[in-house]
Amino acid sequence: MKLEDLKNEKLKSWIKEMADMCQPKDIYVCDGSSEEYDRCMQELIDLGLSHPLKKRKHSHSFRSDPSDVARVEDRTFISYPNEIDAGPTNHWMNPDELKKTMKELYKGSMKNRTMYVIPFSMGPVGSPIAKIGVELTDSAYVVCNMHIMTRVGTKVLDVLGSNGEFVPCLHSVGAPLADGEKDKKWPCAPIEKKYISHFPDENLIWSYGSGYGGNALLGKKCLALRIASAMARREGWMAEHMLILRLTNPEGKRFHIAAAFPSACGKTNLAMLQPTIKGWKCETIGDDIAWMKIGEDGRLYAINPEAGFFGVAPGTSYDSNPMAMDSIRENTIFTNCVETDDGDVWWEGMSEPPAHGKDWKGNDWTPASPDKGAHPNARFTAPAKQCPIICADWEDPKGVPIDIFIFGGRRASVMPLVHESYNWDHGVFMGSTAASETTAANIGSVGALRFDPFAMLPFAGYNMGDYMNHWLEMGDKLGDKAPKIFYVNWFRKNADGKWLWPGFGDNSRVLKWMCERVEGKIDAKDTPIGRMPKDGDLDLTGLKIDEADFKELMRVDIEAWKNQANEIENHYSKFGDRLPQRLKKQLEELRARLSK
Ligand code: OXD
Ligand code: MN
Repeated sequence: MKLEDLKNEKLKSWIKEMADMCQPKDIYVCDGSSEEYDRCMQELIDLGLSHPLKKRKHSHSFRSDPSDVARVEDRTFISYPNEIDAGPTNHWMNPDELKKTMKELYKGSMKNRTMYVIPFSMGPVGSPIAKIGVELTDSAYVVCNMHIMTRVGTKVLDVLGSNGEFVPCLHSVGAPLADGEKDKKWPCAPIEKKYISHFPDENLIWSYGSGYGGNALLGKKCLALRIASAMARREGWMAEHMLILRLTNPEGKRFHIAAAFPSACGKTNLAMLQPTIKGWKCETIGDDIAWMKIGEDGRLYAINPEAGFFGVAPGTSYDSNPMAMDSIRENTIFTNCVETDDGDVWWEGMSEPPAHGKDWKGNDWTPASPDKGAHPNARFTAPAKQCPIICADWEDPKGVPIDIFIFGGRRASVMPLVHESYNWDHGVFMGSTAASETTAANIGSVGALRFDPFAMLPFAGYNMGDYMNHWLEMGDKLGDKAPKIFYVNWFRKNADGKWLWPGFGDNSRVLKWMCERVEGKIDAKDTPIGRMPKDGDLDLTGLKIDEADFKELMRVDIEAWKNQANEIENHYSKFGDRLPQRLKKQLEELRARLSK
C-alpha cells in the first residue's frame, strides 16, 4: 500500500512530517502478509544479517552488535513537563529538551534506508481492550519481529478508519547509509546516542539508536507497558507486567491467574506450566503482559496484548519448559544464540552442547571455549499460537475473568513458599514491596534486597507512588469482585544453600491451594504476614520432600520480617508524599502483627 492510499489524515501527515525529518529513500506501508515477511527476511538474508536455519522450518538466526544486546534502562526516559510525574524510579528529561536533542539525531537518520510504516494492534484486532499503534522504522528486522509479536497490517488500518486514534511510535536504528553503501553488520548507534523516550501526555514514543528487543519492537515494553500504564490510569484500567494462565481443576472449573515477577524468576515457565498434580490442566494465555478492564459484570477481564513470545533462550530446555521448546520449532527468529554446524541454534542450558559452532559474536566456539556461546539475553521470537497449550480462546476480544493475582520474587530466605493477603490493600502492599535478593551475579552485597514493585520498576510510565494509588483505586471499584492476591517464593534455600522447593510443574500444587481458597473450600492459617496453608492443605501427594525442609520453606521468621519491615520503610521513603497513606497504614499493621 502507498502512503497516498491511507485514509487517516492524521496518520498521513505525521508520516510525512517524520519522513521530512528522517529523510528515508522511500516509504513502505506494511500489509502484514506472509509474503511481506518473507521479502523483508530475504533482504536481510541477502545482506548476510539473517541466517536461515536448516534444522528449523522458516526460522532464522541473527547476531546483534555487542553494544546492542538488551533493553537500555539507563537510556530510557519518561518525559513529562514536571519531573515529579515521572517519579523517583524513572529517568526523566524535559520533553522540549529531549525532543530537541532527538530531532538533531533523527535528522537524515534514515538516509538510503526504507521507512517502513507498521500499523499494529496490541490485543485482538477490534477488541474493546485493544489499542492501535503505528511504528515507523528503518529496520526490516523490526518489521519481521513485529509481524510475530503483534497483529500487523491492513486489517488494523481498517479498524483505524479515517479518524481513529493511534499511538505514534518513531524508531530509527540511527545508522544512515552513504549512497551505494549496504549494511555489513547489525546497524545501531553508540550507547550514548541511544534514546528510548516516552511522552505519556501525548501518547508518543520516540526510539533512536538501538535495533534490539524492547528498545525497538515498540509495541511491547514502550507501548503495552509504559504508555499503556499511563493511559490505563487516566482511563481506569490496568496495564501490567503479568503472565496470564488458565487452570482447570478435575471437575472442569476454570480459574484465571495473572502473575507478576521480575525478570529471571521463571515467568515464561509458569505461563506454560505442566501440572504434576492429577487431573489439573494449565493453558497459556500470555507470558509477559496483561491488559485488564472491568467488565459489565463488575469482574476484571484480561487480554494478552501480544501475539508472540519474545523469550530468553538460555536455560530454556525440554526439562525446564517443554512447551516453550515446542513453540519455537518453526517460524521463529533467534537472536544471539550459538549457530551449530548442522544449521540449528543452541544455548547454554538447552541440551548437550554441539562439538563446534559459531558463538553469538560469530566466532568459532566449542564447549572448551572460555566464553558462553549464547549471550545471556539471547532471545527467540515465536508466534504464541505455536504454543501447544495456548488456550483455544486466547484471542477472545473480551478477555478472561481474573480470579487470582500473584506477586513474587527470588528470595533465598525470609519469604515462605506462599501467603495470601488479608484484603485488597494488603495485596497492593505485597505488590508494592515485591523484591528479589541480589546474588553473586548481581552488583551489590549478596542478599541485599532490590525492590521491584509489581515487577514494573523499568516499565511504569508515571510516578510509581501514583501507580500504587491506581491499584488501590481499582480495588475500590472492584469491591467484592476483586481477584484474591497471593505472594509466592519458589526460591527459598536451606542453610546449606539447597533449594527447598522443586519448582516448575510442582508449582501447580501452590496454585491448587489458591484455587481452593478462591472457591472457599478450605480455611487458612492467619500469620503476621498473611494467610498461609493449614497443615495438610497443600497437596504434596507423590512429592518427596523432607518434613524439616517443608517446615523451613513455610517458616515465618519474625526477626527477619522485622528487618524486612525496616527495608520496606526505606523503600517507601523514596516516594515522599506520592506514597499512598493506605500503604503506610499497611506497613504499620504488619509491624503491629509482628510485635504481638
Ligand atoms: C522482557 C523483560 O523482555 O521483562 O520481557 O525484560
Ligand atoms: Mn517482561
